[in-house]
This record gives sequence, structure tokens and C-alpha cells, in this order.
Amino acid sequence: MSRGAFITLEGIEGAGKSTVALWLCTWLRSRGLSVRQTREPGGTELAERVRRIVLERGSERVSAEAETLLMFAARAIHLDNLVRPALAAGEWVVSDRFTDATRAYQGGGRGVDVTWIDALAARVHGDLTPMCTLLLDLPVRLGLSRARARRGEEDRFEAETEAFFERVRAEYLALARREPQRIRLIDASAPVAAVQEQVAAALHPWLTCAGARS
Ligand code: Z5A
Repeated sequence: MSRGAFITLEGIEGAGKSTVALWLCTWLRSRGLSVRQTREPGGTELAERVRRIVLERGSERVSAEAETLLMFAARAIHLDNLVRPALAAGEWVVSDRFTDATRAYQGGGRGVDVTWIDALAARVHGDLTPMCTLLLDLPVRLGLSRARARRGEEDRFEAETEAFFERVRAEYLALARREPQRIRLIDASAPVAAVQEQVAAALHPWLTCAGARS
């Protein structure tokens, strides 16, 4: 049995994370790996309920701090009930978003103190960092136009301004500069096949280590 590995996908809205996640899981399975596809906020029945709370546009105010705590509450549930057990069983876990999203959206986008976010991260998953994070980067206008072409009713994030998503993107890029070994930048403005090629190349060293089929 291969050792488990934790891969996360990040990016602004419409970057193509869901599209990549689906392809990536199939591609990894075709290499003989056991793979779990999941997402944040959510991933388990209870964490998906927290997701609905945090995304819905209700009449009550949800402060940036409350939003941050809800993200970490969902994350703690997700980690205990899905991510850690799957990794312990030797599975590869592919998560559509993780704590970098909190740094980018709540930190960069909403101005929440990043040292507080880091303290919450240390408390909730100090011992667990993704092996590799694929940051799907593209201009905000392109991401929003892709997302808007496909969208139903807007959630609390989808209703945000272009300036908000520019701050989120800038924070993601700053994170990638800080941790270039873990966070691999993918040009998500490219066609789907070219994005898949970049993802495969970024993961190649880890697949070789895991002894996966080529
Ligand atoms: N959030 C947060 O604030 N803090 C946190 O800690 C966490 C999350 C964990 C829900 O996340 C919200 O939660 C999110 C941040 C916040 N809000 N926003 N924005 P989500 O990941 O579930 O929601 P999302 O970012 O809105 O996902 P999305 O819109 O589904 O985006 P995507 O997964 O990156 O895109 P996609 O569905 O794969 O692609 C979008 C469209 O583009 C679709 O029609 C595709 O067919 C098309 N596409 C995809 N790739 C391509 C390429 N390469 N070329 C052309 N067209 C493409």
C-alpha cells in the first residue's frame, strides 16, 4: 500500500478547480493510487451543513471573524472524519480548497488578521500541511466571466466585487512566493488540456516517490 498524500487545489472563483479535481482523481487512480476527492468548506455530511450556513445570503450579518471561525469549524470536522482517516489508510486526498483559501479570502479579501488565521490553523491542523497545493491562477475578469456563464443563484462570495477577488488573488500569489516548494502555480487561463499537462508535471516528483504507475 502506498503512503497517503494530501493535495489541495486553490484559486479564485471560476479558476477551474472543480474541473481539475475531477480529472486529477481519475488520472491518479489510473496510476494505481487509491484517491478520495473532497472539498472545503464541506466534505462530510456535517461539514456540508456548515458550508450551507456560511455560503447562504441570509438577512443576518456574518462578520469576517464569524466567517473565519465557521471555515475552521467545518475544517476541523472534515479533518477528523474524512481527511485524517483517509490519509491513515494510505489514500491520496484531493481537496478543492483548504486553509490557503482562508488566508486568501478572509485574510486578503476581508482583512482578517493573518496571524490569528495562522494561530487557528496551528490549533486545528498544526501537524498537517498539504504535500502539494496547486494554485490555479488567472486574471480575475476571466475567472468571473467563466463562473458567471455557468452560475445559478449567487452565494455570499459570488456576490463580491472584482476588487475583492483582486485582493484574494494577490494574497494567493503572495502565499505562492512564500512557499514555492509546496504551492505550484498553474496558468489556469490556458485551455483545459494545457492545464492538465501543467498539473501532471507539477505532481510528477511526488508520483515518482510514491512508486505510482507512469
Ligand atoms: N471559502 C472561503 O472564503 N474560505 C475558506 O477557507 C474556504 C472557502 C475553504 C465556496 O468555494 C466559497 O468558499 C468560495 C471561497 C469560500 N467562494 N468563492 N468564490 P468553492 O470552491 O466551492 O466555490 P467556487 O470558487 O465558487 O468554485 P467554482 O466557481 O465552482 O470554481 P472552480 O471550481 O474553480 O471552477 P470550475 O467549476 O471548474 O470552472 C468554472 C467554469 O469554467 C466551468 O464552466 C468550466 O467548464 C469552465 N472551465 C474550467 N476550466 C477551464 C479552462 N481551462 N478553460 C475554459 N473554461 C474552463
